[in-house]
Order: sequence, then C-alpha cells, then structure tokens
Amino acid sequence: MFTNCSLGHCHIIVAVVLWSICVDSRKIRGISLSYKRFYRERKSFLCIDGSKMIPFDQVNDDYCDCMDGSDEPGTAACPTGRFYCTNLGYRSHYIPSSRVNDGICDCCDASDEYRSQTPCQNTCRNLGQRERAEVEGQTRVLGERLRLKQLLIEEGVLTWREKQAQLRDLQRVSDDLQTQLDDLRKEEARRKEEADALREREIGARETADNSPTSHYRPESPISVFKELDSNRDGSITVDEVQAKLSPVQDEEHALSEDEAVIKGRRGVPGSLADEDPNIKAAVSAAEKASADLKRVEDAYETVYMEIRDLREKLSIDYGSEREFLFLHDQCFQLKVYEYIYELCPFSQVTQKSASGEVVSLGKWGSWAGPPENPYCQMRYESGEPCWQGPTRNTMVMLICGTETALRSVKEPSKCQYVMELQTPVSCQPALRQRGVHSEL
Ligand code: MAN
Repeated sequence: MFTNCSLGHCHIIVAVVLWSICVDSRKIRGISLSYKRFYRERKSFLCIDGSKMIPFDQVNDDYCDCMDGSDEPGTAACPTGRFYCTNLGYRSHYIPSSRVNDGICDCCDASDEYRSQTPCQNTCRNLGQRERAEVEGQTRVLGERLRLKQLLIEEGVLTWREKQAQLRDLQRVSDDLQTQLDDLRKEEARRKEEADALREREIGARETADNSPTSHYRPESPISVFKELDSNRDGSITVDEVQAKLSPVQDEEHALSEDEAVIKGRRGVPGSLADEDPNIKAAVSAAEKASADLKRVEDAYETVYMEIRDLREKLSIDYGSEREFLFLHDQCFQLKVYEYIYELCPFSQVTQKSASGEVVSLGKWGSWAGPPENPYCQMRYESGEPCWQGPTRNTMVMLICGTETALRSVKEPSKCQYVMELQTPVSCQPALRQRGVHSEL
C-alpha cells in the first residue's frame, strides 16, 4: 500500500491516523458500552441531559460545557462528571471524574491515570481471578449448605408423617381405653351395689336381732352409728374409739373391756361384716378388684390423653413452608457468654443460667417475627421472668445461614431484652444472582 505513495501522501496518512486515534481515545475514554451511542462522532454533541449542543471536538477537551458533565467523561473538568472504569477481566464501575489523573490508581485497568506520572499497573486479571475463586468457593459452600437443607427438609417430612401416624395410633388406643372405661365404670358400680346390698341385708338382719326386748343396744342406722364411733373420721373404728364413746367418762368400774368394745363395734361397722360373711367378703373383694381395674385403665387413659395433647400441640406449630424447621423441635442449643449459660430450645423456651445455678426464663415460644416477605428469619420468645424494675424478659432469635446448626451469639441490647443468632443450613437461600465479573469488551 505504501510502496506507491509519495512522501507527502505518507505524511497525510500518518497525520490522519494519529488524529483519528486522538479523537477516538478522547471520545471513548471514561464511557461505558451502553453510553457509547451518545458519543457517536458527528459535527455536534448534545449534552445527555439535552440542555446544550456543542461542537463535537469539545468532548473531552478538558473544559466543562454540559451541566451534567456528559461532555467530559474522560477528564476531571466537570465537577459532576463520572469516569467509567472498563476494568476488563474484573468488575467495571464509575468513579467521580475528579479522580481522573489525580495520581491515585482507581481503576484496576489503570485507565483513570492516562496522563499522570503515577505508574499504574493493570491488576484487573489478578483481581478477577481472585474474585472468581472466591465466588466459586462461596458457591460450593452454599451448594453444600443447600444440600444439607434439603436433607433436613426430607427429615422433617418423614418426622411429620411419623407424628401423624403416631397421633392416629394414640387416638385408636384412646378410643379403646374409653370403651374399656365405660365398661369398667359400670362393672365397678354393679359390684359395689352387690356388696352394699349384701351388707345392708346382713345389717338389717342384725338390727332385727338387736331390736329384741332383751337387747339394750338401739342403733339408729348402721351408717350413722359407724360415723358416731369413727371419731377421727379415718374410715375405720378402733377399740379406743369404741371404748371412748361407750364408756361413761371417768367411770373405771363401768368401762368396756377390749373384747366388749370389739363386739359392740362390730355391730355398727359395715366393713367389718366382710370378716364374718364369706359372701360379703367375696362381693367386697370383687368390687375392690373392679375399682383397681378401673383405676389402672384411668391412669393409662390419662397418660395417652397427655401424649395426644402434646403431640397435637407439636403438630399445630408452623414449621415453615416446607416444615424445614421441624427438626429443631426437641433440640436445645447452648452458648456461654460471660458468666451466663444461655439455652435455646426452639418452639419451647429460652433460659439463662447464672454461675450460681439459678435458671431464669428469657421467654416462651411466641411466634415467627420476620418481615412479611420472609417471616421465618426471626423467632419471638415472650413472657419470660419479669426483670427487676424493668420489663418482662423477651428474646428475639435471628436465624442465619450456616453449615452447622448452632447458637452463634447472644446479646442483651437493652435491659432484659435479648437477641440471639441461631445458625442453620435451613435458613440458607439459593443465591438469586451472583455478581458477575465483568467481561465487557
Ligand atoms: C440478671 C440477668 C441479666 C439482667 C439482669 C436485670 O442479672 O438476667 O441479663 O440484665 O438480671 O436485672
């Protein structure tokens, strides 16, 4: 190409090339790709805010013409201007244009110090590599945490199903015990009635015998006599009680002997009839057995009832949209901070144990307390032990993402108001968008 040209022609070509490089570098410096369309070389340049039209060669001429600083993207001339660091291989960003050629390397590609004495190195490649490695590391860790989260969700689903099945079984046991209770109550009532009827019959027979003209003992009714004699109301009559009731006071001569007291006592004591009559004895022991059977089943029913109640209470708690927090139930986490040992039992309570061993409630499970878009990032525990001359103790638990599930920190930002951090993979969220390292050309 140059072989045929004269020296004069060559000078012109070199001048044109240098001019175009100069114009191009002036035009391009400090502009992002997306803004390039505003700086297409024409005769004139319209300030980006539309406020002014200037000749194009006044762009980046180190004199500020536009109010918005858009005519000087590559110089420090405009106070409101901003310089775009392309930073190929790393992240591009803007810096205030006052930092252009100020002797400090701001852009990692050194583009902001194009006319300064400072020898800036292009460090974008190294920075980019380091950042990519970091991002990869974080992505790997997050991936592992999300895998753990998935396992805990699956564990939660299984536990939930197990608990539901357990509840159904307990309900069946409870229904069965209820039926048994109905039968046993009837059985007990029947047996007692039988025993009472036999006793009444026997007592009636004895009263008839006692009403004979030779008898000087006139009981009103067996029960009232029993009550009369049973002075300490313990349900049994002792020889001393009979002697005390039937012997004239301070009259040694007419005092009842022990044998007389036993005989007289027996006449008014329905229970003791069983000792004499085998039929009554059998009926009483059948009634006692029915009572014991009933008591046994009542106890079993009570136990099952409590288990059902606890299980229902447990299943009524909100464990997250995928029941991902269910695994925290029945676990407790401790952390020692200064002289206190703090314990968080999720969905149950928070306590503070002092060096002296005193345990103070910092609140009972209240509710999820995160913002509407993420309610499961905070838990509120309320109505703990009242604080001396202060409020009731309350605790806010912040759930944060981490590999292990553990209590990470406890603070008391204001008196008797506690804030804890519970770390768990269940609180990890997939990254929406990683900040990518710039690859704009
Ligand atoms: C105890 C602890 C503290 C609390 C004070 C308030 O010492 O529960 O956390 O601040 O009581 O008197």
